[in-house]
Amino acid sequence: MFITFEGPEGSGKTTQVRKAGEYLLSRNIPHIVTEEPGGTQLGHTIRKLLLNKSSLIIFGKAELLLFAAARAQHVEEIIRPSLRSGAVVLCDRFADATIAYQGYGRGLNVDEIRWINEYSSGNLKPDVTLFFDLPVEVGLDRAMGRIHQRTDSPAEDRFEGEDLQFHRRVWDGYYTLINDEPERFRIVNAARDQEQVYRDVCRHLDAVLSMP
Ligand code: T5A
Repeated sequence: MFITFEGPEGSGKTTQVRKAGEYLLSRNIPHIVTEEPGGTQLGHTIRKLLLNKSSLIIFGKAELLLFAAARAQHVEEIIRPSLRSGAVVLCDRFADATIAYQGYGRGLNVDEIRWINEYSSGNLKPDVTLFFDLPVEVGLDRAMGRIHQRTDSPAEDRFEGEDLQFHRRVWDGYYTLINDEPERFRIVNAARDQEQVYRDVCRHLDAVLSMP
């Protein structure tokens, strides 16, 4: 079972994907928790290039291909072997993020991105995607709070620095995906407190894992 966590900035995915991992552990269900961009040594190197604001100029197409390169490595090195071993894979963002951010956010061609996603993931699609929904302004405030709290590593704030219109286009992009594939998505109201959101996540996991 391949389950992805998606949503706008600061919607609580990272918090909840970790708690979801603890929940599966408590139920003795083999699983891994991973993230994009990241998950592998190459992925972490690309993550630094893409997320840390720096003087490096990255044009949209180069950004797209860097996310795709990180995904190709991640799928081959971590995700497929884990799925083959029977583990549940919980992944913080995956190919939907590329359509939402690089397609709707940056304005790159969505059909071309779909093709690149298929190529880089070897046609791997999530079985279920939890979408953490909350107003983009609230999420950005939370994300900026998290960035200011962390002083131990360089801030991952390149996307948070984009204007509000960019983030609204990303949110609209996610909703286009949800309308295209309503059977894959589960919408989680992420505007509530962490415990309420967590209970919802567990409820969805229970339902998903009891699917034939
Ligand atoms: N990206 C990614 C692309 O452009 N294309 C792609 O193909 C891919 C894969 C990833 C960035 O890359 C972009 C999208 C992203 O901009 P990231 O750091 O992983 O970078 O960014 P996010 O996934 O957006 O991570 P964030 O940390 O910003 O947001 P999360 O993970 O949604 O939220 P989280 O859990 O870190 O929480 C943020 C803050 O809110 C608090 C937390 O304690 C934390 O301080 N919080 C809550 N506060 C109140 N109520 C709740 N319910 C809360 N839940 C968490």
